Amino acid sequence: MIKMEDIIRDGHPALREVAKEVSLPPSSEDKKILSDLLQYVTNSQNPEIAQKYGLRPGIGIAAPQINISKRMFAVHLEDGQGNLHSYALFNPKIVSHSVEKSFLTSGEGCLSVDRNVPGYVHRYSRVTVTGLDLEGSPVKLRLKGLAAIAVQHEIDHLNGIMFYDHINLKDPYNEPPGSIPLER
Ligand code: K1U
Ligand code: NI
Repeated sequence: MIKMEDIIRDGHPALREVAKEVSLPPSSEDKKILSDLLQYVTNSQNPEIAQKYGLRPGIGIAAPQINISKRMFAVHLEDGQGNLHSYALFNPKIVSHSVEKSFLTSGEGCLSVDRNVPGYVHRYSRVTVTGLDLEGSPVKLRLKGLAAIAVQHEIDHLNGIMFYDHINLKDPYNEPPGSIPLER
């Protein structure tokens, strides 16, 4: 079971690496890592389990955050319409995206960053993502809203990018024309 002490923090060089593709078909070892990532996000959103094990709640987590530089992540969240988005993907890839951008009005956080970083992160409003699920079967997801934002945050981790890299330091609350505010 993944705990907070397994999660590496800002400044660790592994968070800045470009993660390697997972060899296919996924090995049982890689499947175990990916299912542990999904278990972390589900457990962390269960108040009793989170309190018992001291887990910080998260809606996503990527393998580099546990110092495994491989392309896999899990996301588990309910969107503004009450739809559950629970995904665990090997070798995810954004194959298309909207021109339109969106941002969370509350900003973003990160399990690997122990401080609040103020500012907006402008991301594509809609993305189409391909990858392989835990069984190694191909999946194609068309996402918008919070699910699209969370998946982009996690894919950034696979490319060594942190959410605050996207924040305009001189004007953190800059709203480019046409970027849509999203309330969580
Ligand atoms: O990848 C991570 O570090 C997890 C991070 C993902 C994320 C945050 C914000 C926008 C997109 C992606 C988090 O989950 S931080 C915690 C968080 O946002 C949250 C936790 C529980 C309920 C609601 C939100
Ligand atoms: Ni993060």
